[in-house]
Amino acid sequence: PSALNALSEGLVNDLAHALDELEPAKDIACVVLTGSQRAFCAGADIKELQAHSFPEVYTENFITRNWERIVDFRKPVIAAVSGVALGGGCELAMMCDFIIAARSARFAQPEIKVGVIPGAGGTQRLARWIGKSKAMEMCLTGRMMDAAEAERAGLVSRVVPAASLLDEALKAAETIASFSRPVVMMTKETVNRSYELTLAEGIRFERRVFHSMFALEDKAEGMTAFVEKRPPQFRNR
Ligand code: CO8
Repeated sequence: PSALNALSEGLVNDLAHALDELEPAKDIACVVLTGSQRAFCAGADIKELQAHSFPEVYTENFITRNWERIVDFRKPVIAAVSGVALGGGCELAMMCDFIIAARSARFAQPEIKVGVIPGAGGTQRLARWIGKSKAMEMCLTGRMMDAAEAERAGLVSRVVPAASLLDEALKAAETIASFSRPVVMMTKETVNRSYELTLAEGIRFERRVFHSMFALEDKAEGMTAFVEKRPPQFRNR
């Protein structure tokens, strides 16, 4: 916290281990990742990076070795961003499934100011999230985007008052947790395929997953409950 959640090796390892524990936990349906009011995360720990050399980062597989655990995490992860999300902090938020931002949120890829490119997914994910022109401008100038611009650009799903950020994120998480667990996980997996596949292949993947839902008890329960005008009782099977 004293370094604004800068991504030290220890922090990234801890995050990966926390996800390892949350993934199989039966009582966890959804995760909210947040920082402090002042900072979601100020990016890579520059004090650690300063000493690294090319042979070290290459041979030790820096970033790749622990960073993308969150991408393989199969339950939804909501980023609740207040204050700065810079460099690796913005890249971390973009690896979550969606971002809810406080009005105080500020996003940037300022790596160019310290002599590197965004190297933890920023050049690729930012361009996909907000389009080439804005992504290129942000990566080339390092300028900060405020919450309103981030919402207009589609980087964040919505902006809320800073005081209610965590409540709003937890409310969204509770809503997700009230639905059928396998359906939630398949929804996440299917939307994520849209970033990897052609439209025709993505639709094909979606259709197969949709068909498979007709084997779920929760599909029968959800539709029967609607017809009987009562709330559904999902059993996650
Ligand atoms: N690394 C290390 N320490 C940091 C970082 C950082 N990224 N950011 C802030 N701190 C420390 C400061 O050194 C300071 O410590 P101290 O009190 O000991 O001097 C403390 O946090 C508070 O910071 P400031 O005094 O600077 O607070 P301000 O309110 O004046 O400024 C800012 C806040 C704007 C966030 C400013 O600190 C800043 O610009 N930080 C650097 C932001 C940055 O350039 N981030 C990009 C880094 S490069 C990157 O992320 C590459 C991605 C690789 C991902 C790696 C994954 C493992």
